[in-house]
Amino acid sequence: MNKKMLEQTLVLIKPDALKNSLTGYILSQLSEFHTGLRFAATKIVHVSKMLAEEHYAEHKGKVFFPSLLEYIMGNLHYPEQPEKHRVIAIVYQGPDAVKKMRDIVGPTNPHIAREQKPGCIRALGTVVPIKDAAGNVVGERMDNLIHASANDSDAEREIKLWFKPNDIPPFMHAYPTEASKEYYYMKDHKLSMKEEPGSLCFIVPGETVWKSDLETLRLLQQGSSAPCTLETVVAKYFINEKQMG
Ligand code: 3AN
Repeated sequence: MNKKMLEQTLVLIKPDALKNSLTGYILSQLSEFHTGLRFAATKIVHVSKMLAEEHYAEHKGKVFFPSLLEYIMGNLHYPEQPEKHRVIAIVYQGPDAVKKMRDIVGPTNPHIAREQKPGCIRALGTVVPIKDAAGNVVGERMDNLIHASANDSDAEREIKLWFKPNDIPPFMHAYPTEASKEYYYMKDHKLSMKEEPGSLCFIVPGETVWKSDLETLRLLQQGSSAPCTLETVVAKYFINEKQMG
């Protein structure tokens, strides 16, 4: 398959869409009939703080960041029902996947979406004020129902953050993979190559992993600076693990 056919993008159907029973509507809007794109992978994810922080890393430090994490983790739409804290993560594949999904999804801010692109999915979202402890409005949160990768490099980063290679059928792989020759463990947010009490194994020998993840792990193991953090690599291995919260 040529590179264009393999183009992929990550879509997240967020907790507000699930709460409002918009899943069927959204999937229908994104279907192959409407977009020409195909499913490459899908999973139901209980979003851990680690995954939320990594996904939205570019917004760290902004006034809306804590609220954004609470939102994607499901704490805002289901405060009393942790069993409903989940998003649907989907990889779509096909020519112009990134652009096609961004077009249907629409602008980030639902108010702007309604003005500029009525009919897009985010036109159905809401904007919620963020208040400080004294009740003053300090910013706003955009409950915009759906995420779609903004460009090719974000798509690659995000797909590798949410999905392991074996979550995707082999003929649909868009990024290089490699078989690990080592065991990799994490303990107290530190990488380790051997098992210790309290350490969690996340890769075993023979396992197919993203080549770029292995390169990162090798650099971290040597104590060198790496293109991303340990959490960026491990978050997907602990998806839906009870101990990750
Ligand atoms: P998009 O989701 O359209 O790609 P990003 O990547 O800039 O937009 O932002 C990710 C998420 O962060 C948005 N979906 C939105 O929920 C939130 N966000 C972005 N910018 C703002 C902002 N200025 N105020 C409040 N929330 C924002």
